[in-house]
Amino acid sequence: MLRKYHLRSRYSQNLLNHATLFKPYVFDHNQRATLDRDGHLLFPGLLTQDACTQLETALADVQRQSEEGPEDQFPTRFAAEYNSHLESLIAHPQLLELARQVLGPDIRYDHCVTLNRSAGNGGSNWHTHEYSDDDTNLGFIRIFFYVNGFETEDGALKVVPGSHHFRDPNIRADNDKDLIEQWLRGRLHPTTGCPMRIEQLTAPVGTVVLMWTHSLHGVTPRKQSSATRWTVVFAYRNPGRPSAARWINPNFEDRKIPGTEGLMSLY
Ligand SMILES: O=C(O)CCC(=O)C(=O)O
Ligand SMILES: [Fe+2]
Repeated sequence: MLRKYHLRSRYSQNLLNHATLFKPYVFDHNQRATLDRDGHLLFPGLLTQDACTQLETALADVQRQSEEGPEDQFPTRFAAEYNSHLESLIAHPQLLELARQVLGPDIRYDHCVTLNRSAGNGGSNWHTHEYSDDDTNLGFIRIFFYVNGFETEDGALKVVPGSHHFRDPNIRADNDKDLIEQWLRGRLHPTTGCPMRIEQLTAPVGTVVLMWTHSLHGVTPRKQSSATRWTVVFAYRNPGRPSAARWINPNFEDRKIPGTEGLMSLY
């Protein structure tokens, strides 16, 4: 009886694997040029309503496990290992297609981390991430799912367009003022020549943001009066270098998850 139930739930999970994740969108040379000029690209409202509903359930499940589980485990960091829906999305055809349009055919899964920010969450300081800092042939892209979106000054993603061109993994600042004084002031965008500036984004429900990993970014605090911001990031990269952000437990790498063949190893 138990076995039968198990089989049925696996079957419905397989069907869910192919549920539509994204609404129709365009990624042509214009979007590509914007991504490469700015370091990030917004697809407002790209996730389908059903995808948002399923993601919110999955993200709440991971959050519950992180609150209730043992302290030496990190469900939020290894989110796809703690929730079968997130696991199934690693090889979702639409997500892989998007990642490959940016990175080319040879890609690896790097991490899936939940980025839920509940009321009063402090946000995140300015930072960049590393990957193949000296070799621009190897790319690393973060694909953020802002499931219920965000307004300005409320768990909002901040960026400095053009900052990824520096490929500097160590830019850090505690606040906008420090960033301006210590890094930004007087700097020109390497390809447009315009003065570089901070931009705070807004995202309607279901927004997907692509971001080159060397882009300078931060997050504003979540208001006390706001509901949890439900967010998850799926990151992919070209193989060739070690990756500091790669959160994959060895047993997960060895699992034969349908569709992930060739995606899970470091190189
Ligand atoms: O929470 C966010 O919106 C951004 C999180 C972040 O900095 C990251 O995942 O690299
Ligand atoms: Fe980040």
